[in-house]
Amino acid sequence: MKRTTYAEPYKIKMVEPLRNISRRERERLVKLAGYNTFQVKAEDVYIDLLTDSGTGAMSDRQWAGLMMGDESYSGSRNFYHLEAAVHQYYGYKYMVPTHQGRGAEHLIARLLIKPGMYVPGNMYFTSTRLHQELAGGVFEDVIIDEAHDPDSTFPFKGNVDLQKLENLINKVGAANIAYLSLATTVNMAGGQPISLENMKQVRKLTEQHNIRIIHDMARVAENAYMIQQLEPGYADKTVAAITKEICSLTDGAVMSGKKDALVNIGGMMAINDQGLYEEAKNLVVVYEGMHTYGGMAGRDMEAMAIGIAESVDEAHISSRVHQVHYLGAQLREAGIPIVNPVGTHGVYINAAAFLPHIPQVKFPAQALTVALYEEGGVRSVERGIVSAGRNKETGDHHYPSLELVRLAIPRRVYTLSHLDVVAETAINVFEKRYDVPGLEMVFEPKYMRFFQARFEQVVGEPQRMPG
Ligand code: PM9
Repeated sequence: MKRTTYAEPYKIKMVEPLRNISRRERERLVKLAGYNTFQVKAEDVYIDLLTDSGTGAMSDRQWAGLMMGDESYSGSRNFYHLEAAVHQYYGYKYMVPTHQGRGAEHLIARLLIKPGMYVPGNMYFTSTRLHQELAGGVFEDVIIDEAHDPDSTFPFKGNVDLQKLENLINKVGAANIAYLSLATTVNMAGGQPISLENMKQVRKLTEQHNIRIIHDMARVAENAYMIQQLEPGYADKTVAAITKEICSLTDGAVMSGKKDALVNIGGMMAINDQGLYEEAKNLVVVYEGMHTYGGMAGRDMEAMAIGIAESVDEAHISSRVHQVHYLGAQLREAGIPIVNPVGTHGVYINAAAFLPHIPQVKFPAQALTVALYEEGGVRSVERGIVSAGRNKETGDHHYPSLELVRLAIPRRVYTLSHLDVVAETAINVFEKRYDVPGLEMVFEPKYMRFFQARFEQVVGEPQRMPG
């Protein structure tokens, strides 16, 4: 008999109480926070969907692993356990731990990018592009056009457009391409997967030109799950096997352990080339710590080693993605414009369509994050013009085609009831959407402005749509 009901594949052993303050109080606090959800205190949030990064619940095994932390300065046994997990589940030859994903991005950018070199990628990611630019590189978007269209239902919107990549190679020459930065899944496109068929074609093309592929593997298991579900020929393969196959098509990786790998802090850089490993091993001691801890405590390396194994567990991964799709279905049914198909780590609301009265320069996605917080204490994040930052050359805003609000679902933290509350909150805001005012940016930090920028509400302008 086919099961029609669903339950999370875990039971809850420890609880953390939630606080739901009044709407008036939230209006006051978000104003104090400069209308930036990153600046709101976590204790003033009811349901926190700001990010799925470092916010997951560890398993009892991971907590037990913490107690096995070996905090020796050098050669901790937990490092060897983490190294073994990377070999076993991802197949990369060498790895150095880092404090989180951007530590690894810093290392790889310093190792491989010389000023003026190009770094093609399947859409930009905030910290990834910043490290490429700080090393003197120029990011070039080579993702398929469908990824920029929130309404395209193409199942693998993370795919690389081979023609775009080939055009770049012909234009600048392979020797001027530092590497291809290839993400599984693509965060800024809505958590969209790349297909193995596309990866194989990309591999063929880059091999012809001797260009390395560096894999941004923060959510590789989620991508592998979507391949299992959707790509012909993979239904009978395990998520673990697909994950390893993905990695085998690349030369190295940067990984934030705070996503798939179910830890609150940690990351790593992996590479197959021994010479580059020696260089990375040397560089990591300058910026992160000894190459056998790279900024992580022994106990955290242990939790990450265990988390990597848990990340490819079929029951875990299907439940994780199910929660995201459960929320997506509710919003879609209510007529809320969301990015389709729903991705794997969050539901992305198309803020440009949700708030058509607010032009992009008045930050509609940022304004929507404020409205969701005020309405129901739900914290989300802007993934639009604020996150995109400024063009390094012209100083003008980047104007991304996607102006989104992400409702990111932390792993193993909330139940479907919490997601019902989130859906109700979004529906309530949708019903009075023309009352939501735009914003002006009144403070803008230099790097990754979305974290610390401050805004004021635009007053005195008509907000309601005519008619
Ligand atoms: N992602 C997220 O909320 C954390 C805050 S935004 C910088 O989605 C990818 C695909 C990520 C990512 C972080 C990093 C950096 C690299 N690649 O946050 O430094 O989604 O561990 O990882 C965030 P760290």
